[in-house]
Amino acid sequence: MYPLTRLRYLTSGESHGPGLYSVLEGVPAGLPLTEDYINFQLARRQKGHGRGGRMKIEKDQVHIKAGVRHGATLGAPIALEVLNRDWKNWENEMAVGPPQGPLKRVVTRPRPGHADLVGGLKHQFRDLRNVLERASARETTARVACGAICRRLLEELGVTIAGHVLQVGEIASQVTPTSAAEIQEKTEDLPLRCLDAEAEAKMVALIDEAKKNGDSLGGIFEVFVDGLVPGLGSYVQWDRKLDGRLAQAILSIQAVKGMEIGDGYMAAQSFGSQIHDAIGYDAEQKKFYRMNNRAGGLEGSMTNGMPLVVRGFLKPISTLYRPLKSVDIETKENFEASVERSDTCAIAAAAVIGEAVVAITLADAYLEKFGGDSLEELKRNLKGYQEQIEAY
Ligand code: EPS
Repeated sequence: MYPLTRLRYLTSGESHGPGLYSVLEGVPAGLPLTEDYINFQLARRQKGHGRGGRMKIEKDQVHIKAGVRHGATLGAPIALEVLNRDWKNWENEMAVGPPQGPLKRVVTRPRPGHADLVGGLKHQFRDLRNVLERASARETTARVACGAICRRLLEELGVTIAGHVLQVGEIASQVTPTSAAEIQEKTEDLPLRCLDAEAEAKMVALIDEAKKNGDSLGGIFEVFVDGLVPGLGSYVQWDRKLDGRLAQAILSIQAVKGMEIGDGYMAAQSFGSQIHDAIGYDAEQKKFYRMNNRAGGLEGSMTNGMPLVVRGFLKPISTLYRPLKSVDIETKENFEASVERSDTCAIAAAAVIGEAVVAITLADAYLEKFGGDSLEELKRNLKGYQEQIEAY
């Protein structure tokens, strides 16, 4: 069951193969959905200062191959395809059948920080391209496509999701968002999706300096979600806890090495009186609220009705144009690691990918609690619960 309970999805495809493919199962029937809606999210993933040359080649577009008819979901598995424009340059390197002629892109010098060496040891590959093609962050194209459908479902339930960039290297934003809508309005066309203009300018300069030095950078992204009902997730069993399910989702993004819910790291060094959110009640709205949101919208592994705030900590891209030392797996001699075309910093993309995986996890949590084989049935069940909460 862990980490998804009602939704299931698989992705498939190599970075330089024909395309990225995915199947998303469990979406109720009757959800209005178009390819354009998904394409808008795919385009957002390609943006960001520090993205590499591949983003100049690709213009990611989804083709819905099953599960949607006349603009609405059927309640059946939804099959998605995003073709790789770069494939035409790799047809021999990545041919399904035997290569027609010598291969030019064999990898025997693993890049420190990527899956190259361990993947080769694990699968007994002599050409580590067999690893990097699937380990590549190109796979997140398929996850964003599936996430877009879940985002669409959440919109119908009054939920708004927005990601933004909190830090690049040591440069941190000093601006805290008040809503997902504010993030959407203010950051969509920015180079690094950062609410703090002064910090963003320094981030851009730092990325340019890293690129000049053949180096790379990571950073911290934050996903902010408004409109969630209290009670999603559960405190009764480890694999139903929403904290853990969100952690799996965020930490499964390529290059993410850490995750935080609300001010989790701050909490570890604080007194309880400094960190727990006092409770209030709005009689007019008939709604409990918290005086602060240091818990990031989760208490007891369940949503508490406050905005959900989760952060992902992205390590610097593994490919360095000034590579680190490595060892050739054939000669066992010390060499500099191989260099693959790459980004300098993909933090802006990570914020969009973070939105997608959070959307998948939250859509699953709604379906877990409210069920519904059709969107209307799901909405009806949610409304009944909302009335229950108001009458509490
Ligand atoms: C990426 C596609 C890849 C990389 C990058 C992100 O394309 P290519 O390998 O052809 O350049 O640019 O992936 C990585 C940096 C990595 O280390 O996995 C994408 O579509 O996001």
